[in-house]
Amino acid sequence: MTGNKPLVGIIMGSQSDWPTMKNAADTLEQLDIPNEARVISAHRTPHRLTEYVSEARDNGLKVIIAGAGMAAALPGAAAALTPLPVLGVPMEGKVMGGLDAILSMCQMPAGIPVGTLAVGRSGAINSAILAASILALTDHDIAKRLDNFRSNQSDAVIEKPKD
Ligand code: RP5
Repeated sequence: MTGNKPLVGIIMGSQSDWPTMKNAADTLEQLDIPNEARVISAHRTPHRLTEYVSEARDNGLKVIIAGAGMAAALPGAAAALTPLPVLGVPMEGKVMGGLDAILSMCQMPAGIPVGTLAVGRSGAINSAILAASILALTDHDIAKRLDNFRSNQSDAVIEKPKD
């Protein structure tokens, strides 16, 4: 049974990440999964990061989605502070188009995993769907909503391309 308490925490390194990370929040809303969003930078607000992530499990969060660009340390630093699953979303950057962030995020040392998704909007949307898949393992209502979401998505794909 899904209540109102946030199950997914969406954190991002900067306000500038929000237009991308809003796709994760919107997708969680579509799946009716309670979530909260915070701007937390591994480099600019390290104490905020420590406080939020260390308390995340006790506060009822089940999954953390972390979006970051450039050095993109946020998901890895978060994963170091909590046993919760951390899903990383690399931002599309101006210098290397997000290649810098995705390489940084997926190159985690053995023992501290980050589930790294695609760069940008696709990764943000998929982080929410993957969070739903994780939650669906133990929440029958979310499992049903995820099944509906996927089946509606299939129905929305036209069979023949049109001009
Ligand atoms: C990272 O640096 C943030 O996640 C963001 O993607 C990038 C640039 O941040 P701003 O300079 O736009 O605040 O930490």
